Amino acid sequence: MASLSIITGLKARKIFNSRGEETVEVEVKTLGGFGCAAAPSGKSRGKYEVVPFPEGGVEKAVERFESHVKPKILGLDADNQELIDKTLHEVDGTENFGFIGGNLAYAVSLAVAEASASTHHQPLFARFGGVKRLLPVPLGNVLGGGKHAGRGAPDIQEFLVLPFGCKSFSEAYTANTRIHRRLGSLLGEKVLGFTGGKGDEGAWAPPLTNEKALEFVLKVVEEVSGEMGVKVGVGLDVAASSLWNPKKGVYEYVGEGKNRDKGEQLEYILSLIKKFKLVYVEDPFHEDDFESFSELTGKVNKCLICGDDLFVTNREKLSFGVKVKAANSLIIKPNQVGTVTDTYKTIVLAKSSGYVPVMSHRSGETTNTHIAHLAVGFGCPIIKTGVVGGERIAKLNELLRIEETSKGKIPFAKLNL
Ligand code: 2PG
Ligand code: MG
Repeated sequence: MASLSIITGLKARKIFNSRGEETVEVEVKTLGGFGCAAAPSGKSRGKYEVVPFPEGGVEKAVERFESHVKPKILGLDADNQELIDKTLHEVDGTENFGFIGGNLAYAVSLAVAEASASTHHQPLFARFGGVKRLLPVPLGNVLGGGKHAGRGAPDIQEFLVLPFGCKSFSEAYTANTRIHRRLGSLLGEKVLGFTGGKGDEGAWAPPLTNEKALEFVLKVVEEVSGEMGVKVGVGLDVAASSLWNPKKGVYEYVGEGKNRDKGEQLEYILSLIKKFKLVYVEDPFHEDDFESFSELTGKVNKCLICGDDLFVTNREKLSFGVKVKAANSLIIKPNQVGTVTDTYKTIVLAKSSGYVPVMSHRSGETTNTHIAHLAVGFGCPIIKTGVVGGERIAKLNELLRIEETSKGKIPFAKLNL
């Protein structure tokens, strides 16, 4: 009898993401199961990420799916994720998924994983093995600016909260929602011109400088963590590649009317870490400046220095970073590399090198919950996926379900901060 996990049907279609942009969704049928996955999209994208869509956009990707991908994937075994992902690379034939698009590769790869899980009546996270499972600590975006918000919002892209001293995922998620809500009320009271606007990821987008924003966030974090009796730290995603002007060799803080060169940027970040007791700083420098990442990492204690655009979830990039001791943490965005297998390999290297992998959403999302399962299955101690908004809470609420159904068998991650 044929194996129930043999792929018998595939379909791709155009759908829309949380920003109203076009993206691709793929369905996979096996003899005994079904999977469906759609790709998220970044706005502050790293230049070394794989190409999201071929020239011609989603329509071209769907066309190439029909002509090139579908015929090669049909008949394969959905349980053999490595072969599926290898086939996607072979069909594409480029270094960076330039022919079929990384987002199509992502959707196929995840839909196959889901179809395999469904065939075996398992939750998706159970398909991802090889590392110890964990329930991640939610890193929540509560205030934002940069490319994710309109003019007048801070230059820094994300002001984040990390409830690292909680007993459970549900307690940590509760802390983040309380902070987000309380912060909204405080900004409404104190900031003239703030009309309750939010950026792409549901974070408040008030007209404030970076430091003023940090003062508000820290105040609310201290209040809520005191009331709940839990430890919560503040973090940033500077998304410095978006601020970097390579011609002038400076980071341009347009809102503040200030430019900072490489050395000034390092001093500025160090001063923010000290003043606001930051526990997490993502992309404090642009994507080619491994040197500054190394210098900063060597100077901090108990603060995660996280590379997003720096590593783009790419194993080779991370391997270089490990060699030069750049950062101690990295963002994992599966669509930066395209497949589950590539993602897994990068996470394994991160873990064996003492880097903290942070599973992450993109600013343009769908209501898919795959990254919640990837975080648990691949044992990522942190997940960055916003605090509010349907496409964000889809992942967070899925983690509540996983926490409940796992009945204490999957430990909640501990962070040494
Ligand atoms: C980031 C992400 C997600 P984008 O920079 O970390 O928060 O943004 O998806 O736009 O790259
Ligand atoms: Mg980032």
